[in-house]
Amino acid sequence: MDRRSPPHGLDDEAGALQPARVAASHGIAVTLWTREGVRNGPLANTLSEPPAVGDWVLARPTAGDWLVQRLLPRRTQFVRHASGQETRPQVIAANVDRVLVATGLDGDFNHRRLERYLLALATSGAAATVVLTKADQCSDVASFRAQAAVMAPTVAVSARTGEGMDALRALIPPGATVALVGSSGVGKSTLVNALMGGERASTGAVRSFDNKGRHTTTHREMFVVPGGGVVVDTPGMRGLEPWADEGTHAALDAMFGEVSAAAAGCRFTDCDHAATPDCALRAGVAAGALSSERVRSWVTLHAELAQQAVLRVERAEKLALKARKGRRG
Ligand SMILES: Nc1nc2c(ncn2[C@@H]2O[C@H](COP(=O)(O)OP(=O)(O)OP(=O)(O)O)[C@@H](O)[C@H]2O)c(=O)[nH]1
Ligand SMILES: [Mg+2]
Ligand SMILES: [Zn+2]
Repeated sequence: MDRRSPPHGLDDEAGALQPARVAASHGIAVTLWTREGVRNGPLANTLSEPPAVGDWVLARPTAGDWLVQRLLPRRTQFVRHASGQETRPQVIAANVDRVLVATGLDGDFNHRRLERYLLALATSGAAATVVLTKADQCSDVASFRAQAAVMAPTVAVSARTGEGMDALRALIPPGATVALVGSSGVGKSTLVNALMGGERASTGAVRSFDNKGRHTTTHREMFVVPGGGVVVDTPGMRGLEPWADEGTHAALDAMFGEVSAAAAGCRFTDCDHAATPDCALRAGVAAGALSSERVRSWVTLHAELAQQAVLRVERAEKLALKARKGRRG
C-alpha cells in the first residue's frame, strides 16, 4: 500500500473523504449534493467555519449521513455584515458566478437599497444583475429599468405573464451558479418555481396593506434549473449592510465615480463634507453638477465603513484583554 502523503496537505485518512457541494444549510447540518445523491451532512466540530450554500466540502461518507470535515477554498463569496449586534461577516452564498438582486415593481424599488447590495457584491467576485420583478404590476417599467441600469445590468420580468423570463434564463446557463437575493415578498421563490417549471420552493402572499413579504423562505437552498445552471433561493433580507473588505472603499469610489472625483477638489483632505469650508461636494450640489442623493449615499456608505472599522478595533481590544486574563487565570 502506498503510504506517501497525499497532495494538498491532506492527511492519510483523506482517502476516505469525498467532495460534495452544500445545497442547503440548516445550522448544525447541511444538505449535500454528492455523487451518490442527496445526503444529510452533519458538521464536524473541527470545521474552521460553518459552510455556506454553494460551498464545496470534503465529507466522510458513512452508512447514512456524510460528515462534513473540510471546507474547500471559495472561488467567490457574497458576504454581508451579520445582522444584530455582532461584528462579523456572514456568507450568503459561496462559489456563485452571478447574484441577481431582485426588487419588486409593486412599490419595493429603492435606489439606496440597490446601492448597498451592489456595493456588497462589488468585492464578491460574482457578477451582479438587477432583476425588476412583477413587471405586470407597473405601468412604467422602462423608467425603472433605466434608473437601475445606471447602477448595473438590469432585466425586468414577470413570473405571472412570462415577460423577461428568457432573458433571465440566459443569465443561468448550464454550469453556472446564480443566487437570488432581495427583500421578502419580491417574488424570488416564485421565479425559482417558474424556472423549474413547477412548485419546488414555497411562496407566500405579500401583506395587502404594504406589499411586504412574510419571510416565507427560511433557509438558503440550491435548485438545478432544467436545461440551465444552479439557482440559489434565499430568505428575504430586511436590509443589507456591506461588510468592509479589502477593496470595499475603492469599490464604493468606483460606483460613485463622479462624486469621489469631485471630492478630490475639497480644500481640506479630511473634509467632512458637512461643515468644513470650501467643500467641492457642497459646491457641486449647489451648482447642480452633482446629485445630492448620490453625494449623500457616498458620504453615508463611507461613514458606515469607517464605523465598522471602529467596532472591529474595539472587538480586537476586547479579545486581547480576554486573552491576557486567560493567561493570568
Ligand atoms: N403580480 C405578480 N405577483 C407576483 C409575481 N411574482 C411573485 N408574485 C407574488 O408575490 C408574492 C411573494 O412571492 P414569493 O415568491 O413568495 O416572494 P419571495 O421573494 O420568495 O419572499 P421570501 O421568501 O419571503 O423572501 C406571492 O404572492 C407571489 O404570487 C409576479 O411576477 N407578478
Ligand atoms: Mg421565498
Ligand atoms: Zn468636502
